[in-house]
Amino acid sequence: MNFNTVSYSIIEEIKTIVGDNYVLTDSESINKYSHDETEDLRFYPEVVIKPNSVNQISKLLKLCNENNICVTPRGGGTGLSGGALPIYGGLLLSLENLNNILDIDERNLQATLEPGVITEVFMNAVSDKGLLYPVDPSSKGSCFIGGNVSHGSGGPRVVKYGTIREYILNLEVVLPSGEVIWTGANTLKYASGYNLTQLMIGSEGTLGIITKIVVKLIAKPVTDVLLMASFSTNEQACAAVSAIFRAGIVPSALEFMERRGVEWVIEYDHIPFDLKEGVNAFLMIEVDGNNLDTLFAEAEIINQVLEENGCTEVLFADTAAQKDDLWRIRRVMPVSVKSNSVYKEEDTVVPRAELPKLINGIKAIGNKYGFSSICYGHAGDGNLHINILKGLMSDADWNTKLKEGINEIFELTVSLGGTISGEHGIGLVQKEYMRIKYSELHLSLMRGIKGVFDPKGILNPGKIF
Ligand code: 2HG
Ligand code: ZN
Repeated sequence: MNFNTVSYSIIEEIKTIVGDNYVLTDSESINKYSHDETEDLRFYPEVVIKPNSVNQISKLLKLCNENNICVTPRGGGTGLSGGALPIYGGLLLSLENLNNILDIDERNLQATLEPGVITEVFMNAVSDKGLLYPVDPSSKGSCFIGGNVSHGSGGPRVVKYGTIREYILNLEVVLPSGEVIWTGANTLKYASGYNLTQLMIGSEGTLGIITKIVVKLIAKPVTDVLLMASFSTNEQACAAVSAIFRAGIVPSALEFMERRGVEWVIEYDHIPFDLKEGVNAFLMIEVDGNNLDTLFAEAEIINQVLEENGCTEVLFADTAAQKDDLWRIRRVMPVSVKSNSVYKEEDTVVPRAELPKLINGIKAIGNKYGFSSICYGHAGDGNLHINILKGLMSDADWNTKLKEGINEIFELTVSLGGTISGEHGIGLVQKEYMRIKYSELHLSLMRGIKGVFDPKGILNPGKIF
């Protein structure tokens, strides 16, 4: 792709738009914005801009569009598919200064906020009013809501509450031309033509810059019950997942973890947990609601289903501290696993009853190509995060065989009715596998949509396709 470099005169123009203090060209800033949480990838922007208003963003995009300069938007920098990497240099547009919660409308159970609000800050703000915003990825303490929208984020509570797609009512978006639109309406229903709100969700900053977000809220459940079930095999744990739903229970979280992941996280974060011999897989199951007796009755049914599916032990978290420890095991697992080895992370998702076939297939493919993996994830959604570990694999094998292995994993995933990313997005690192899921026709329809919004292709180039 052919973009112009950011010349001295363009930088001067940008300074008149946002002010000198919000235009960074020093090496420390360029370095900081050259990576996200995707492996060890680094790409350096020519300039980092931190706009403070929609109006400034509109002027910036118009300027870049007219001068054929590429723009990479960035939220909290916690992405796992390289979506925020400025692979062609150009302008890095950080949304960090648009960080206000503009309104919490308790009458309509809605809120309006800017994209740079940290997800957990927003969750806490609505929680103080007895409300719930349930989309809480593991990175909730540092990711931005704007990045969550751009990636169609999920997290552990999707299984009961749905992904961010269920919670976004309306978006203010700046188009590459500098024009500003609202995508929908602040309503719970929308049957008024193409749904541009849903199109923007998961578009990974390739169609427009999201500058305001209207979110649906729900009443906060009063209480929950958490249990941890042990299994001798991954397959048994995965098979129990769909059985729980068939018994009529919809847990508020249903997470799968492999033993080795639990071993590493205990060591990494010094979490008290009695890891027994012979246990090789876990399901962490939470039910929430407003009546503890009802939740205990549901937990009893779950217990029965687990027993019927080969569970060897069920631990009930009795205290808040015990619940925190169990959740910490799951939430810290990605960092602890990644701190142990060079890795490659995949985000497969299949219809949930196919999980046993997926996990067995992943292990068989690993044996064939010589890599090990640690899997964990949102089993209730059929969403498995696969951390492929380099371990003792040679550099040569890692650089060649790995890709073949990943191809096979994705082919298996798609053959089981699934797709190549459930919640981390395509970004830079998964785009070469899109052809496994999509036909050329399907891809050209997507490219056509990109062309309508961004005819010059200046917004987040080199992502998704
Ligand atoms: C999670 O479920 C996140 O913890 C991150 O989606 C997963 O980094 C990962 O493997
Ligand atoms: Zn996840």
